[in-house]
Amino acid sequence: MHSRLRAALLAPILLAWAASADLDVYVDGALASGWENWSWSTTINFAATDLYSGLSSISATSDAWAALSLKLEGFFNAYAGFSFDFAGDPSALQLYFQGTTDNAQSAQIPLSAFPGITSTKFTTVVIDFNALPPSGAALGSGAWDRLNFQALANGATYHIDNIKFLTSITIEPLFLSAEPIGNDLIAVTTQGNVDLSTVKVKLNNATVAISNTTTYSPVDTPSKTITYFTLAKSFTAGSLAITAGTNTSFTYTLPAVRYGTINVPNTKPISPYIYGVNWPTSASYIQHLGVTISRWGGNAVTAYNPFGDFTNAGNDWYFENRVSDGGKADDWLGWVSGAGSKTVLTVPALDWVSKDSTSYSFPKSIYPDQAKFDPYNADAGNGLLANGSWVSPPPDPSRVYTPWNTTLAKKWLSGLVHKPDIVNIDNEIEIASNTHQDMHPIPMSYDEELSRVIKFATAAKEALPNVKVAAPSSCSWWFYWTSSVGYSDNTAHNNMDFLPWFLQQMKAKETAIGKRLLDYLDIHYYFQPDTSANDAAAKALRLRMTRSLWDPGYVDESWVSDNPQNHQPNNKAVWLIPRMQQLIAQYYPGTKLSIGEWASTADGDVTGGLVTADSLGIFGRYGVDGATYWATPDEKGPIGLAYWLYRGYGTYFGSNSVQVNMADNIESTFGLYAGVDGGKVSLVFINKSTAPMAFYISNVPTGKYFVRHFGGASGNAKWQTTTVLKANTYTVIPAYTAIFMKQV
Ligand SMILES: *[C@@H]1O[C@H](CO)[C@@H](O)[C@H](O)[C@H]1NC(C)=O
Ligand SMILES: *[C@@H]1O[C@H](CO)[C@@H](O)[C@H](O)[C@H]1NC(C)=O
Ligand SMILES: *[C@@H]1O[C@H](CO)[C@@H](O)[C@H](O)[C@H]1NC(C)=O
Ligand SMILES: *[C@@H]1O[C@H](CO)[C@@H](O)[C@H](O)[C@H]1NC(C)=O
Ligand SMILES: *[C@@H]1O[C@H](CO)[C@@H](O)[C@H](O)[C@H]1NC(C)=O
Ligand SMILES: *[C@@H]1O[C@H](CO)[C@@H](O)[C@H](O)[C@H]1NC(C)=O
Ligand SMILES: CC(=O)N[C@H]1CO[C@H](CO)[C@@H](O)[C@@H]1O
Repeated sequence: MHSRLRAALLAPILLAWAASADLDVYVDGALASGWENWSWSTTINFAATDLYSGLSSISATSDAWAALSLKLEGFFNAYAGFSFDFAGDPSALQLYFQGTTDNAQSAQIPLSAFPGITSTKFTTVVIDFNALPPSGAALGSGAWDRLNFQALANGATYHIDNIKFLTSITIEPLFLSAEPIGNDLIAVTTQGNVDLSTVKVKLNNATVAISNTTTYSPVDTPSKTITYFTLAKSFTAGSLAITAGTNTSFTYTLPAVRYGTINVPNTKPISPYIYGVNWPTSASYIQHLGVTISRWGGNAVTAYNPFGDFTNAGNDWYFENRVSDGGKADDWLGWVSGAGSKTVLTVPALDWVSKDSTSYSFPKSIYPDQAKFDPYNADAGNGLLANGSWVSPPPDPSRVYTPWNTTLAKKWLSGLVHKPDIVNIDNEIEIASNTHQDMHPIPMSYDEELSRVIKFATAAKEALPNVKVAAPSSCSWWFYWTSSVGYSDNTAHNNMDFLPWFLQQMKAKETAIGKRLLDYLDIHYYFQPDTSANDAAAKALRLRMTRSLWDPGYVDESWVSDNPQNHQPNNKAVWLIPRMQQLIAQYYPGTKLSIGEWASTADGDVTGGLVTADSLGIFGRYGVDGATYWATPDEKGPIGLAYWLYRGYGTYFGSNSVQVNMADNIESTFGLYAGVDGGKVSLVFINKSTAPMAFYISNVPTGKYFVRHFGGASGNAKWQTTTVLKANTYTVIPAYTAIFMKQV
């Protein structure tokens, strides 16, 4: 009784107790008291002396996705931040925090977010729990007791030393950036307690008075602050100098104005369903980003067994069964539609689905000579020999799967409490002999794919009379035009490329049965140019390759133009949306066009966010009927910000697209989209270049506008303000920035 009473008295005191000293995790030789080694698939020396400060350091070598993982007996919630000395390749590793009792998990913090790290010497890294890189969001609530340095896909070898939690973080007062935006705003970002009265602005050497200042802290990243200074005079071409504090200055050359016009009466409706994602994380995610449609899709849903909620990721993860990532499909449809999003559900259309949550197709005990095994399960192999061939004989599908057919699909769909708006007939099954080699080793032919779409579309429409069907969800440009069998398959079908043949057959089917089975031609689109270097040239390429979505004059900067493999006109250009609309008009009029998967190629980079903002503008202007990003963009990262720009928190880009004409052909470095609804004009400007640009766009109504922006010198956050656009003025779009303006 005595001890229980003491515990009851102590607990609330402990919770309220602010940390009074830094908490060591590791200094020299061994973990500090209270810390346990919870690492996996990692070779660790806690007393390394090849590179150290003090007496020794930790050296660690992790397999792919393995981690140096340390757990405290207690919680580190009371601390302000975390610091450590690190030497290693920062691109090989990420850090995250966990709560083992409440399953809390922080965002992943890539070590590449910290400048200056090398493998030859230690660099001290400090993390502020109020502003985790890269987004600047707070650590948030959780019963935090574990930290993980996790290797990425190539594994990692590194040294780490002097690991500790900090009682306080000193934030040095600094002016971080100041840049021109709109007609007359200077956006200034700061950290710490700076004196804003020191900000002075000179335009062409003459001091300009400041008529108003507004300070704003963004939702999600409240530790970031922006102050908008309204100038007493509008911008004009020339030199702009902003000085702040004792010694900080920012200078810009404001360029000559460029001309354009919007033609408000000339509008076309924008499909509301272009603002979709695969796998939103929560109802609030849907509402914050204004997600209009959500897809249950990807490789792992091909084996989804709705009568047990198991799945198998196939070749994406060692052909292992697991519990379905999205939970029970019916529940998912319920919460997603409850949050205001339309739903797309994938219906498996191969012959098998997972039988449990634990089996796997290629056990080491049966196939000892495989090239790779799961770092989390040493018995589960990837099915490949070291020379890249599949092991033989192929596995018995019943080791992990149970039979699947249209009767079971109908039973499932008709029993759903929450009905999907659209069903996909499976996902990228033209490549099943790779992605699901364990259940479908034979290359998928034109005829087999068509017959599966017809069978399962028929079943879906019998079970759900109002559902729309989207198919064939081909993975990429190559498979729009041929099958896994190869060109002999084209030859066997009157030399027709796959998608036109597929449309023609689906139309013939409608003619035969008197009923449309295919409502959406669904494709997945992944930009083909290689931008993986992510250097200045790759970023510029990434930003201009959005032209492949619409521009017949844009020769694709990839293998697509080096080696045109299809029989389509103008086949060095992708010219995606008009090309597909033309094929539909020719082979199966009335079919809609959806893009069930697409991605920017750089989810963590501002250029990925600008590609996303540009693509959403293009989908609207060119009449795409539906699109869902692959997958789950981070709400606080650049891709999430692009959705927020158009749709965040109930303020929407216009539902009708307004014609825009620019005086110059500058699509590679600039996008302007205009929309209107309820008489209110909305604009999205995207400066894809690395310097500011300026516009006079005629017919843009003057008056008060709500403004949002991300990128540029201000960086990535949900920045917003209001401004007044004046007649005939010069509007500045900072470098690498997307701006949304809507009349209020
Ligand atoms: C820490 O855990 C890893 C992974 O289980 C193991 O390989 C290593 O030997 C452990 N190190 C120590 C010092 O206990
Ligand atoms: C501004 O001052 C600089 C240096 O004093 C001078 O070179 C420049 O011509 C001036 N610019 C204008 C627009 O007056
Ligand atoms: C201001 O800049 C000058 C020149 O770069 C430097 O010598 C001086 O120390 C700086 N002063 C402050 C207060 O940072
Ligand atoms: C790989 O090795 C297996 C077994 O020795 C053999 O059957 C197969 O042909 C080889 N594949 C290649 C591409 O050499
Ligand atoms: C599907 O499988 C079930 C169970 O084996 C069987 O009863 C049913 O007839 C099959 N349906 C079709 C269309 O083959
Ligand atoms: C200053 O700007 C804010 C935000 O645009 C606005 O609400 C406020 O009325 C302005 N104040 C003045 C004095 O113009
Ligand atoms: C498309 C476009 O006009 N981009 C411009 C962005 O701003 C810089 C600096 O003025 C120009 O060089 C780019 O051409």
